Amino acid sequence: MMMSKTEQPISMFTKAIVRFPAENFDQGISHSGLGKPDYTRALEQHSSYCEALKKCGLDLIYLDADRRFPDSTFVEDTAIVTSNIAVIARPGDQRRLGEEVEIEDVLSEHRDIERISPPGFIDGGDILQVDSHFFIGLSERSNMEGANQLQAILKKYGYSSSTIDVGNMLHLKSGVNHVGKNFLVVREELIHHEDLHAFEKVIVPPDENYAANVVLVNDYLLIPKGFPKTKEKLLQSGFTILELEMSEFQKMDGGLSCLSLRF
Ligand code: CIR
Repeated sequence: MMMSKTEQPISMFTKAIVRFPAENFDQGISHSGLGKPDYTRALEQHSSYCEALKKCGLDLIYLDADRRFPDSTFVEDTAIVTSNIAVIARPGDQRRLGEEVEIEDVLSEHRDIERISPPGFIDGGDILQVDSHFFIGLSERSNMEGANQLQAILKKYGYSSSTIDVGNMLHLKSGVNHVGKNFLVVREELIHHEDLHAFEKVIVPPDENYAANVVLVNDYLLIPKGFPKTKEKLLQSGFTILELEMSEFQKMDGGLSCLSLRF
């Protein structure tokens, strides 16, 4: 599954929205059991993440930290952005409802807007785009009503979609991510999933589960630091890797994809 440097990835991104972590970032939702994040280190890691996106060729739209929402640095959950539309999500945890408001203001300058409305809810982390198809994870954060609404919207704009049960994971993209062409990076528990049957897979070993959340941004694959087995597999598969320290975000259950909205 070599991806030579000369091959174009599926979609070229030009921009990303990022939001600085707020000082009360450690009061966000977490089930990791990894302890409290250090704010200074989180800012450093966020800064390295932004530099990496710039290296991938993106212009960044920076949003100020928002103390009202300790989890608001995880901007990916607030919207689904495609090449022709932005769907404003409705976060599945009450504590995050409202984060999407400012994101809508920003995205409306770049895309036509559609919205998920009550009683539907969707977290962007549950939405995995593979070319013109969207897998919609059903999780504690994304319900069937939200999925139905999203499917209807996507259909209007020419996209296909299907739902997939997320099981015990926080979000679909905690366990599976598309890295171009026909390739997925997946956690072991998903490798035999019938909906993912048609794909070639880079399998993440169970002791490195967190490393399933990788992000392909143009010519580079962003991966979290500290997961040597997954890194080796990805290097052998021919990816050009940018490795990023994510420890403070991992403590708050956030991965690489959550920290930006790329389009
Ligand atoms: C939350 O539980 O909502 C945040 N602490 C972490 C969100 C991570 N987002 C993502 O994986 N897309």
